[in-house]
Amino acid sequence: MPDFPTGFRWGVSTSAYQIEGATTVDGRGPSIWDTFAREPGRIVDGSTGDEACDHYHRHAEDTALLAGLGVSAYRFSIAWPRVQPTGAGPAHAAGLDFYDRLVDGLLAAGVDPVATLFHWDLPQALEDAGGWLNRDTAARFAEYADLTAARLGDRVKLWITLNEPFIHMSLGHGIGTHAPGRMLLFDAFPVAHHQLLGHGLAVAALRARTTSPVAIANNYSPVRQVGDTDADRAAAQAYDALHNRLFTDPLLGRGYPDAPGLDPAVVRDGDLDVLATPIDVLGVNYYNPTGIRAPEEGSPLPFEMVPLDGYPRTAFDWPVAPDGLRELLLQLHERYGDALPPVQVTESGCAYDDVPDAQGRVDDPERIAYLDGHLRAVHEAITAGVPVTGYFVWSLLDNWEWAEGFTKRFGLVHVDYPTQRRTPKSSYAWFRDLARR
Ligand code: IFM
Repeated sequence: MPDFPTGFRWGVSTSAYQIEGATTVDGRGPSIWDTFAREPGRIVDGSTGDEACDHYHRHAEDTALLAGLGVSAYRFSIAWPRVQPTGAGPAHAAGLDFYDRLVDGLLAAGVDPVATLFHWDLPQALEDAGGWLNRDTAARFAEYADLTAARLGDRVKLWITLNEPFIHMSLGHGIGTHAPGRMLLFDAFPVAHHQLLGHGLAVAALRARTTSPVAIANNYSPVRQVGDTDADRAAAQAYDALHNRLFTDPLLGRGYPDAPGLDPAVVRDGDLDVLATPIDVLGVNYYNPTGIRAPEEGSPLPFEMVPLDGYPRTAFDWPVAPDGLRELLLQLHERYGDALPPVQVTESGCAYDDVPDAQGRVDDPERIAYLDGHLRAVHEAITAGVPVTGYFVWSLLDNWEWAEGFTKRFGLVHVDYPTQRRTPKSSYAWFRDLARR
């Protein structure tokens, strides 16, 4: 592996609902994922995040794993329903106490805390009032950001407002495979706009409380056009606008692109200025490129997704395409030029069916190859002039993978869910050696 610039941030990521468990402990309120996971048929194995990795009670053990890994940063998310159990009102001290302990433990271990404020676990009470379809949720989000930063703003080293607002809009509100399970297709656009509005308002709230940098973590997927007709080109452009530009153009001062479903009536005077509130870092989550061609006649979508041939595949059946990460980083640089802030890859990783051997060891050479390829792609982008300043592996631990329940393992550390025993995989040792170097 070639050398990375001095100061490059090596990290790992997790999120609250996927690892914490303890969903009814210390006054935490219900979230939309508690509700959704209980609806029959929503989660492939019928599980919930009620216990997950029990990180809420085992955070000291998990912090020791981070220290052993030698990473300089740990990206976790804060559960909004712990801080405001009903999504409104004063901060719930017991909820914030948990993150206080976590942050202090990380700092004592020499690991920078990187906190995401919203990783999809909206308080159920806000959903009952319309959720992100309701403009008021943006204001509630800024209030929550303020309360959280009032307590942790002196110690968190990087704040991330939203995680993957595109996925929360499309899977949660477009096709309903994630919470809250709405199937609005392109009528889900208000969810995009209100999340971005909440982001802009939260950036201002955070700046009033902390001098630490502020970011958003967007999910990107470079489009591979399949077919060469004008209709294929139009389909590829439509998908690119929706997935790669809708949540970035307005943040970087370009306003909204011409994307399917965009409804200008939702955007009020002055909103675009709020959306363009400057950020310090752009978080980039990357997993794979997407094959797109023109849709069949009569399709409700202006594009059709097609599997990409010629790549190895993960247990999720996602193509392993490190070249897509290099392409994406170069494209962001080319597209936004000087308006692009420093980039950190805030998620990159893969699921495999990792099983302990007779000695209890977990060997995961595919994950090592995956990370090696993706880090080389990042290095090539840096060499080509893209300002990439960090890379976070998804994920520290095997965890509860949303609609896939416990069936997909993304961790550098294997978790045996019945016993909660943690076993570092061979990728943990590989990444440790790299991060230490
Ligand atoms: O587990 C998720 C994470 O919560 C958001 N980004 C993608 C990961 C893998 O699907």
